[in-house]
Amino acid sequence: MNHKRTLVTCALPYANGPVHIGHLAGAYIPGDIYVRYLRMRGEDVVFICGSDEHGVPITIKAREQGVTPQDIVDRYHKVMKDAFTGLGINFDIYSRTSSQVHRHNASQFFRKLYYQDNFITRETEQLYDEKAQMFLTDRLIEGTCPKCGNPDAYGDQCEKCGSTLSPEELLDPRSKLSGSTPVKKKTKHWYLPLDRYEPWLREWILERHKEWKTNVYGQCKSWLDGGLQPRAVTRDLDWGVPVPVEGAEGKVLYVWFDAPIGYISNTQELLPQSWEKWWKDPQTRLVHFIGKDNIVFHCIVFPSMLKAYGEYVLPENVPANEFLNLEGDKISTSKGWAVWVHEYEKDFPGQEDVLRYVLTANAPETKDNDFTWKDFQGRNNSELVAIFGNFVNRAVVLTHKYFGGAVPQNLKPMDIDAQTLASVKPCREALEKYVETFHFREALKEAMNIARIGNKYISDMEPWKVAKEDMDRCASILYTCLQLCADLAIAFEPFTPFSAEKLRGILQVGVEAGKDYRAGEGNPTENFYKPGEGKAVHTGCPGGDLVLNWEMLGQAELLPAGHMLGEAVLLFQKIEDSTIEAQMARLEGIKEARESARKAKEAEEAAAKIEPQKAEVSFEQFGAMDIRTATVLAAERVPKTDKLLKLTIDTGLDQRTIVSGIAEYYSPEDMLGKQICILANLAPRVIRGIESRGMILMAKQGDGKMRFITPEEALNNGAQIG
Ligand code: B3M
Ligand code: ZN
Repeated sequence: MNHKRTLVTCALPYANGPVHIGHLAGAYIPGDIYVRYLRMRGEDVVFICGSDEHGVPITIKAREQGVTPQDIVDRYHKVMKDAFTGLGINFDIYSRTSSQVHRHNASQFFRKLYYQDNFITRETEQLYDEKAQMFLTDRLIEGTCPKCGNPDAYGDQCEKCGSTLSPEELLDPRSKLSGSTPVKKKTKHWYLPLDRYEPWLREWILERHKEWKTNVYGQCKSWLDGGLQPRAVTRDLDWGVPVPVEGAEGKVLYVWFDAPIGYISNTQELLPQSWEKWWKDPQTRLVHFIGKDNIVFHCIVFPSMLKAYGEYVLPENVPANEFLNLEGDKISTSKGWAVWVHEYEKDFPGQEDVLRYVLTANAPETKDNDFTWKDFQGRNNSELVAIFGNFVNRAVVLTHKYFGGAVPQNLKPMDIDAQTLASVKPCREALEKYVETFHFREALKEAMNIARIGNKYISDMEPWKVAKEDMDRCASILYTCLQLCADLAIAFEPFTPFSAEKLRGILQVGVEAGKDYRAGEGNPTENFYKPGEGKAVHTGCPGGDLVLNWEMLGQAELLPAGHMLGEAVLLFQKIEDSTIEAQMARLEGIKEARESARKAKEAEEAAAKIEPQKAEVSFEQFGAMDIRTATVLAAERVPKTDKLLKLTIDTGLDQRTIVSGIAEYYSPEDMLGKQICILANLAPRVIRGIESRGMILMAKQGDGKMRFITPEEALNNGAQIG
């Protein structure tokens, strides 16, 4: 290892909605596993995250809800922060890009590049809302899609036909802010000329970082092969960090310029004295955990900014995951199609590790993957409960039963015992290799293999039977089992930290889980971790004296004979069908609500549809039609039909029968006594055996809905219409 410390970051989530399982699987759980692992190995690590509180979507959400952007970010910052903590994702700091430290840093960063001539400026014409006095970003412009005619297409895409659009292409564009028609106005912006960094990026990524995950490397390569363009780093907006140079009034830094600087700001907030060594000493290894939509910003844009700035280390790796789907559909915050972490924590208290386990076992590491509640239940019941939990429980319960809860002496060892314990070593080696190359699902399989080894061993050895004849042999079997339990308490710490801690309580041991990164920090602030929060140097050491560490994993003896165990509690609980059904029903409800909203919208659109005008008729042709008022005297359904009513009407001239297809809209009682208009001289027709003489005049709209026509004031029957 040619580094001294590792700085791990997770993407700063936008503070405009709660965290869902897609976020967790993409960046946060892998980041947390990695940090916990490095800490177990005694490395110096800090783990940085926080809310990304700028950007247009936040301003749109605020406007929709009639609150300020600050209200929005305050609300979600807290929800997100608590959700992460609840799942044991223990950032050393979870700060926010609206902090003073960050505003100052982002400004200073921009100013340095500005004075170093790292930017170019460009004047372009952009759409402007004169009423609201604001430039409009793509999402603030709506209009008719030129491809499909959808009247509510956005400035950047049409959701109906899926076309990518630019605001200029929209027919009759209108501003979402004021509804007025936008005009073109000139505006000046600062651009980072990425093309200047292209040769360097090619060499740095494509030559020197061939070890990056293939999905990340591949995306970088295709960006670089496509040729890089200057990218605007400022925006006309009133929410963000103001552009700190003259001539930039009313402009803020583009959110993707300021947000990654947030990693630096948050480190500085955490470690005001020693932050620089984490960002400037070449012996720091910087690792960004992100989702795939953030790859270009972390691999191309931010490194170019850092390179231009000139003092900072560059990312050593950017392990991005692909997307997680939910029950076969894309997760969507706006459509409500998600499992929210704060809701999960409410619905499954004490089962945080199950979600961590399932999202790791099923992580979208190299391709998009699907989360299903059935799989969640299956993995819990048949892996965590039936293998890991079951093994530990049998070993501990039998030790209490036969040996009073003390680790028995290895009185009658056999080869199989040593072989079994030795088989942990290759699991450990593979686990290490996988974590270090960011293959967490494979790493988790190796940890689970240790539990499988234990479960198979105890089932094959049957200590409960052996106890009847040979207590010495039974002692050796349980001794071996308990060593494996201790192995599990180490190996699972990165993946399922709550259960690992529970297991250590059962085994009455502690664990060494990290170095104090504050060493060298002169002036600790309240941001530092406090022992006992799960990031401590030793976590949970109820036994007082026995402390496990990573180096012990796979060794022959972790728990000496005579060591007293704690109470046997279950590590995992079975998840019942009814629990899963409730979750599926919730999702089903969301689907149904969406479907009925879609249908309502479709019906509304159909209703609004206007038929084109018919071919011209002459005055004489119109005059030939005898239209007059009449009153319904009797009405009944035509038997065995859904649509037809048989009406007896008084036309002023006579009483006659008309059969009319209006039963879908009117019951016989509705029609009784109503004055209507009829075409009296329509040639008679026999319908269902009934002679119909004339036709009732109905108005019919696009969706088929019909209403009869009635004079504005009651008239005599037989009054002529024309
Ligand atoms: N807020 C995008 C996201 O949440 C963005 C990440 C910033 S990381 C510096 O996916
Ligand atoms: Zn369209």
